[in-house]
Amino acid sequence: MGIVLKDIATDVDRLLRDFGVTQHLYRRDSTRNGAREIRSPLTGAVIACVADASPGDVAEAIKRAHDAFIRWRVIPAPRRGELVRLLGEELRAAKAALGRLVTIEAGKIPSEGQGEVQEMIDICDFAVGLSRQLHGLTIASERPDHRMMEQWHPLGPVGVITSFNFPVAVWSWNAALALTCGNPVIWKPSEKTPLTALAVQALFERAAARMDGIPSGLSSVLTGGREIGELLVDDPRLPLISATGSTAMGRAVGPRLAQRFGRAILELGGNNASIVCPSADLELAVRAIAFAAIGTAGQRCTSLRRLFVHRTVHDDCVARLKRVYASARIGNPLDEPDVLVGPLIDGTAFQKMQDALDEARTLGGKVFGGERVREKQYPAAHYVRPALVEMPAQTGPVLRETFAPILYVMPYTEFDEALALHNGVSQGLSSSIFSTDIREVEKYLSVAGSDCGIANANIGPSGAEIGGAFGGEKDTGGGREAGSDAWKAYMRRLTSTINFGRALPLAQGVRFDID
Ligand code: UN1
Repeated sequence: MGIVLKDIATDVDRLLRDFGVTQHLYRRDSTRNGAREIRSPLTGAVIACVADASPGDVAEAIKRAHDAFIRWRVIPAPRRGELVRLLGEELRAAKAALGRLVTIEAGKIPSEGQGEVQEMIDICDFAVGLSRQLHGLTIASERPDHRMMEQWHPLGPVGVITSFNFPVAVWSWNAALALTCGNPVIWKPSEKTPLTALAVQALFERAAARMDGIPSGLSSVLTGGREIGELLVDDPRLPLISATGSTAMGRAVGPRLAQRFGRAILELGGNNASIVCPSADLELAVRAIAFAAIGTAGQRCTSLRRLFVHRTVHDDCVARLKRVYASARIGNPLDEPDVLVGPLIDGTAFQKMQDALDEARTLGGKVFGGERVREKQYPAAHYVRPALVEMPAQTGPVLRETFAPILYVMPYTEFDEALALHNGVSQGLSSSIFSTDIREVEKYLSVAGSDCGIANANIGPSGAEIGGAFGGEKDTGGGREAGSDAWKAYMRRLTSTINFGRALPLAQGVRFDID
């Protein structure tokens, strides 16, 4: 086992060197000068040490970003898009290596690690097209010989705070749009996953070196904990902060930003539900539910956590799911290629999962699975069998987001009753319905249906494509990232009225004759 642990650290070292991450940014095994130990959740072993940025580093990065903004904002948007195109090329070339680093640092199975890099490539492609489509409106003026129009101008440097569970894709949603829109980006990755961030920054620098006229300071990474995030949140030179994390984090960030009239894109907790209706294609539903509930070991913000199943199909559906839960392969995906469920991120996540299951039991929940596995092989890692919990009611832990593979299943009789429970939590990120009844599906997607930012039919709530706007309502924070017109949050809107006549008619028929 000692050999395996050593091998991962060596592998990480090799990967980082290949990316061009310079040695002063990380150490293999030194915690001198307060460097943080970075562990792979696959084994629990230390894979590198990374020093936190200092307040001076933060001030320097913000100043450089501000200077870069002055130069970058006047470069034509399609030219800015060219840089993002080159970044997409670097990501394509590095897909296997970066995907592997995501697997090592965040514990994702290889297909999901690579999928995360693909998501980065996709948003780069989207942003390249967008760079020729940053369009405003012309608006009919009430005054003769007048024209009204809207332009979208670059906003300023954007602070991006990301979470461990999508250590690179969420940065790319923000960075690809922000850079195209004319804004530098300062990134505070999760303190659990700084290595992938350093690798992505190195890829960005490679792309930037391939173009003339790229200002330095356009993209930077500040490693560290909450204090670094707070310095970004409080700095008025960053007009927009995009933060992904828990609702508790959002409650701290939101008011601080509001205090200085900073803009926020908040992607906070989800507590995503699906409804399985009598007409559902159960075979398809079970596959979709399995991916959404146990994929990424339940550590997506879009993971499925609550399932409402109609009484007529409840037992069949639960029996099928239990078969999947009992047989899903759990383990280190680097050792075994057919693993579907990797580890939890750390021991704290494991403890929170056990606490939620204990509480569910006291409320009458019947827990299937949830136990620790592979602890002999990997005593310092936290592998668990995903848990399926038959709950008598939506109470206690069902109302919370526990970042672990727990699926609470509840039977229902009336569709409207299920819908009310579905919407009866504080979070509102993603959701889905399994039904072949058009009335149910359309109602679910209607104004009186799911109250989330994302509502799907006959697929699970996770695994969104980048073409749509991503984000949620209520305690999820209301932010939108990625596709559709999410780019508008990264720009400032300028409304202009132009008089091309010789008279000066005033709006609203106001008269103001000075002689
Ligand atoms: C997240 O979990 O923070 O929709 C993002 C999905 C992914 C993104 C998840 N495309 O599941």
